[in-house]
Amino acid sequence: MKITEIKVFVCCSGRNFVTVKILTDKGVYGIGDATLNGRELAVVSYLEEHVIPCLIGKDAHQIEDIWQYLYKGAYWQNGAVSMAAIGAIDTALWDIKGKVAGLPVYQLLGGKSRRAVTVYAHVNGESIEEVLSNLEKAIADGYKVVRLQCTIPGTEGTYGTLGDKKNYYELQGNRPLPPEHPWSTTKYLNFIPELFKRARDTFGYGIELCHDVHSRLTPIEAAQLGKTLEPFKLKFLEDAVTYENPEGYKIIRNHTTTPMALGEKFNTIWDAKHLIENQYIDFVRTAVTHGGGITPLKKLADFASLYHVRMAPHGAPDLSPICFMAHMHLDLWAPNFGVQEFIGFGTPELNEVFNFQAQLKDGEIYIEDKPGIGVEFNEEAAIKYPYKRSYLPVSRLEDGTLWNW
Ligand code: GCO
Ligand code: MG
Repeated sequence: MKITEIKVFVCCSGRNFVTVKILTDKGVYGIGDATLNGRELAVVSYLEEHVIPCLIGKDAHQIEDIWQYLYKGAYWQNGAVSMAAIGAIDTALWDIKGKVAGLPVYQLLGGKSRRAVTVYAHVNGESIEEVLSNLEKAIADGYKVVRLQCTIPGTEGTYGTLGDKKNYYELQGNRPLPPEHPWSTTKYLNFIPELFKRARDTFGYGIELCHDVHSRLTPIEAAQLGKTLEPFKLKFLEDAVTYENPEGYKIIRNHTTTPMALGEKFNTIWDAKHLIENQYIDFVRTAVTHGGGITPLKKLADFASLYHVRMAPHGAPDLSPICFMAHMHLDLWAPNFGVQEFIGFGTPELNEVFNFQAQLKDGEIYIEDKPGIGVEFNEEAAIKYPYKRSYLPVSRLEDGTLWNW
């Protein structure tokens, strides 16, 4: 089954998405997500100039060989741009294989290990009161796990909440230049424990809670936070410290039993290896889109399982529904699945471009048994929403120093 053509679409159906479609001489096609938020067109160019010409005429069934060819064959292995490109090709090839076999991708991975996928919802607010009222709604909606983010007084606009779009922790498709947000570690560390104390005092310990630090602390600050939060029994603290120097997590581990999640920015299993084999983290958050596709994510899951590390894939709104559905298949299969990040099923314009069927019931997602990944991409609808340049924000300390956003 030969690859005859590969098309790349960029559309802004609410926010920018890069979609790859692989066509074959048997009339079967597959789709993949190549979205790299804020750097979308770099991936398009990488695909069009450097990947697609090499794949025309290749056998679409040779998923592993094509992956190795694109990874090792480039000589310049890994990096966010190239791994997003490889990830989309790989996902599209799994989609094709599933369609040819007449099976959902989770069956090709080894079948279901559970009835459905437990997700964590986003609960945000501009004040603790607002977070608690949104938490009450999330509990009433049946969620078993939620992530709490609250505006830190004096650092308005920072990650996790936004004044004008309270249900979205990130603005969409309308930042032609990066906005700048203030950050104060002192204000943050003084505030966050109170949020979790109030949540536990009000709702008890029946609901599982997480929090995303978004890489803004040093290891010892993160250790301090983890220790302070211990009485509130978090499921995990995410991205406590930026991942480049994994030994930072050793410092955290030496001081606190609060579980750690990391990995939404990992591009390969190598980014995770040291952290996992030293058991510095508890959940690995790598996405199909940024981690090079389904092929390496299956390897990552199996490797992580040797060290009691569970999968908690990234599920932010900048990952397209193709990535979301690819995660559903991995999550259903992975014996060491932990929890899936979930931001809802999206807006009408998003669903017009990406059509998929999934049902949320009591905090768990059920998918239909469609062959392949289970997403239909509407090319005509995509053309209606042209690309708009849009950046992620940047953070600065109160004295103007650039910080991790
Ligand atoms: C998350 C992530 C996102 C990222 C976003 C960047 O936990 O969902 O941290 O919110 O900021 O994916 O593009
Ligand atoms: Mg995160």
